[in-house]
Amino acid sequence: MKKVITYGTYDLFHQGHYNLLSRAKALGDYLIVGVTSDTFDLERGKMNTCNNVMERIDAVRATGLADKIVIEEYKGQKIDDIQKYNVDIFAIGSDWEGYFDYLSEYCQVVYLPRTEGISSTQLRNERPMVRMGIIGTGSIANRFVPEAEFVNSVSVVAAYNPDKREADEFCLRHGLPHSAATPAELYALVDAVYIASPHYTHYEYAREALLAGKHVLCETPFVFREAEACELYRLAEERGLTLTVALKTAYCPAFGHLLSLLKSGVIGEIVEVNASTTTLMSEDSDKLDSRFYGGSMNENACFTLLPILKLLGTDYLNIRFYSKIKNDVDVFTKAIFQYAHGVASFQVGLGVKTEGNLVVSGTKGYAYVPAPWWKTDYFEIRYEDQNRNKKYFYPYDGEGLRYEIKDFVSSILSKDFFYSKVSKQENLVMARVQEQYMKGENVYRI
Ligand code: C2G
Repeated sequence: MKKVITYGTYDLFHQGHYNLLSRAKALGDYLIVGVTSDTFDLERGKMNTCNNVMERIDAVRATGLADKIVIEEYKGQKIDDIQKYNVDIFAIGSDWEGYFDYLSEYCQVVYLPRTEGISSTQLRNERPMVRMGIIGTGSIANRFVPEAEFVNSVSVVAAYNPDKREADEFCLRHGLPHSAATPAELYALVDAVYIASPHYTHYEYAREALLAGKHVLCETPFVFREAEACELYRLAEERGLTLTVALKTAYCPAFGHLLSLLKSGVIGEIVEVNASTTTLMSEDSDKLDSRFYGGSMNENACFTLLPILKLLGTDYLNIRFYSKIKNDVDVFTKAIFQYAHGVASFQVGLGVKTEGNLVVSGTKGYAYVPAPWWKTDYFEIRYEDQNRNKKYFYPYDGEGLRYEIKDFVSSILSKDFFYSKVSKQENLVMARVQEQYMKGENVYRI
């Protein structure tokens, strides 16, 4: 039996893919098709796929041409598969001519003619575009626009700032066609808005945008009252709109891998989570101004809460806060969460500096994520026997913003299937924690 293997993403499955598979099949008696995993595509810079790996596998299976389907998860897997399955021929489209010659050490390499005039990229570009407007033209908004250019089904077309001059400069700088004079003018021009204004304005803008029928991507911290968060989700659900909180850490590939590894039990039962995020600010910074909801909790707790809620859940028994207060804001806060079967803590500071790492402690070992853990591409799983320690590295481009933008736009365009990286319940609980703190419940001054 002559075995043939080929690999691909097979996004938006089309005639070119079908022709390739049938030509590969004709080379032998048994065809193995490797379909790239979503993570592998992200890592190789192919981040605009519209179909997830299960949909792409189903499309290949539906052709009836594959005798076996495997998932391609990592660079170098082709060699492993060729040896594991005792493959005679590796086949792939002529657009890869020469690139896989190194595989001839293991099997015959055949480049098959590519079907001209069709490609997944072309089909993706024919799909509907999401027109986006930005509210707030500060530092994160300036990073957002270039990152959005990596996402092929979104186009940033407008911006708004109460200071029109700032909006004009922003639009000029980024080549955006519309500088809106009012939020209503912005809403009329777009399908979705990215709220990157000061956090005390988030609730009003998000509410207004949802009432105007716009999808909302809101920067963190989302809102500071649970009732406000509930109302925003209600407005979105009633209108079939997407409401996503832009917590970019949740979209970093390494963070996603860390969560799935820990949830799979690699360190046993998780007993403790501790996270620190501190960024020293000058005393006159708005972020330390009580008039603008300044303070360490308001600024950084949304990051440190994420691993705690993701790994120990949202049903903690109680929280105690210990804060160092200066000019009516907390320049440092340590929070301790008691769970039924675990404990968690975080440290946040704008006026106190500490090591910004994340440590997750378990009954078989622990996870160590070095500073700055909240935008990490690296972590370690460590055991008593250090020979068993494992290091993981998941490089990613940009600030992680493009991944959050892609998820937001995917949830708008493909209503049927979408899993938000930060759940509604997690966002409600984050607002509840912020609210509890602001009310001074269980807050002890140090
Ligand atoms: N293909 C083709 N004609 C087209 C488009 C694609 O023959 N018009 C072929 C490609 O050459 C490839 C297969 O169909 O052999 C799958 O194409 P993609 O889904 O674009 O996969 P690709 O990114 O080429 O990944 O490890 C993955 C492999 O490197 C191929």
